Amino acid sequence: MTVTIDPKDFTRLALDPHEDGVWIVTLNRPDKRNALDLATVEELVTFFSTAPRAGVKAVVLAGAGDHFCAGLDLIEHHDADRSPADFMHVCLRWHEAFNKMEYGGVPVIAALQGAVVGGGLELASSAHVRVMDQTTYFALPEGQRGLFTGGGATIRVADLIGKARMIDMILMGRVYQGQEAVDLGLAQYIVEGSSMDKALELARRAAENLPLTNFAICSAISHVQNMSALDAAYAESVVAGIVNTQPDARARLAAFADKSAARVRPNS
Ligand code: 1HE
Repeated sequence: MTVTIDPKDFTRLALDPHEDGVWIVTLNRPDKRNALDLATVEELVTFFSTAPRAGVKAVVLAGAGDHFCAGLDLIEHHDADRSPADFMHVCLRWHEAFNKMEYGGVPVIAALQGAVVGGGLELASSAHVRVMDQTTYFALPEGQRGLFTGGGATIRVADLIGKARMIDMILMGRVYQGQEAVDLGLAQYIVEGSSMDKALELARRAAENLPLTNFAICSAISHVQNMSALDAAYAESVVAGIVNTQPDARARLAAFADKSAARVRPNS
């Protein structure tokens, strides 16, 4: 059932597959600050629908230029003068892309710089891990633009920072940056240097896990959050039944038993 992904089929995204199974996926319209037009969203749908079956072990999601992503392509939206139904369908395609990311089972590490705003924050919050640098800032400018979020911020941003903070962010146009953004949960890592270097390091580390284990981590945890506690416990048991008995794990368990495997130690 293996499928292939040909980077040449993509124009909005630059795809850079590495031999270790890590793919760097870059939003590639820096002149438009990587604003999300329809074509970009369709390429995200295609890539993230296919990646889990194409041997992609982990993804670094990045934006070309000084800014990660400026959100919805406001010019395209203005020019299209969409009907409510038209824009509902636009949003449903965003959800298709972002759900494939969050629930696809392949670790996605976002390398963030500059603006991560509006739909750009919705995209980043669909990644499993976010790395920011000293230039990164987060905002939801929709409130000031006469708009509302349509790419999942009410779900994922509220989940990351809580409902009250999200409401304040969009109502007031509040910007978060630096260590405060990490403390609130908008990113898990902040670096002095390049967020790409750190994201790549993390993606490579994640790619060393067994694919089925990563599938559970990057799919089951999100699904379980949507369930009642009773159903969640059941689903977790079923997933653990499959993952924790996978033949590929036997060598790792044997290494623990014969004491050759690394032990868990505090950071030095
Ligand atoms: C764009 C967009 C865009 C830039 N759509 N074209 N998002 C926003 O409200 C963010 C809007 N953008 C900005 O605030 C700024 O552009 C940035 C802070 C991201 C970058 O500033 P700067 O000074 O580097 O760039 P710039 O001069 O503002 O823009 C450079 C070009 O990018 C310019 O195009 P040009 O052809 O005139 O050179 C801009 O028009 C273009 N550009 N941002 C289209 N967003 C599913 S609902 C989701 C709801 C939302 O996401 S609302 C969008 C919120």
